[in-house]
Amino acid sequence: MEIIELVFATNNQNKVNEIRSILQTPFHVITLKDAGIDIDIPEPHATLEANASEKSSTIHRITNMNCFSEDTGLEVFSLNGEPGVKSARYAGEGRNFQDNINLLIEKLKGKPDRTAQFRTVVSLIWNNQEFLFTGICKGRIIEIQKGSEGFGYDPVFVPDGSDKSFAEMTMDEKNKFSHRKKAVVQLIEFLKQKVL
Ligand code: ITT
Repeated sequence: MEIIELVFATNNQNKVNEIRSILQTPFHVITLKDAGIDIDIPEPHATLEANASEKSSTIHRITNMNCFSEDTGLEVFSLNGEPGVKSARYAGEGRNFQDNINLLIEKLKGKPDRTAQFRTVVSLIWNNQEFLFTGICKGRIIEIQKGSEGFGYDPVFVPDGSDKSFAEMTMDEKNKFSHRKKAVVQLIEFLKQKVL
């Protein structure tokens, strides 16, 4: 069977772990580390789509290989879609996941509507052409964080259809609901039609 190599344009190891649990043989995910690339990929734009494109095109220019990136945001409805595209730096540059969670919980105090969604946009560059795929997971933000698996906002996000937070789930359980999994399944279907 032909192996399909794809460079994954990310510096987030948690994303690499999740993506590798989804993109299995015949796909082979090459990380930036594997490829010997050590750069801070720019994310200057106002939308997940534009940032995802920026990341994949930056890495495509360097490697000239088929590659993909993803940009993910947590969109909270009563906060007008915040933290959204700013999810990684919500509490400011150099802040960590816990600071971001604390700020989110603070901003939601007293708000009855705690519905939210994770949205992932994958940008694939295949044979020099770009294709976008989107995955959404709807759920809600809980008042007190729970669990220690996963990363980012996982301890405060409970997906619809579960009463566990993402941080209380194994990776396989999270994949049953996850935004990232839904976007990557579309990428897989697309590539299967192209090459398998
Ligand atoms: P790259 O740009 O290098 O891929 P990043 O961490 O900067 O990595 P994003 O720009 O997509 O990634 O930032 C999204 C942030 O949203 C991320 O740092 C987490 O805090 C959060 N996030 C993304 N996916 C998540 C998930 O599945 N569960 C919980 N939080 C998540």
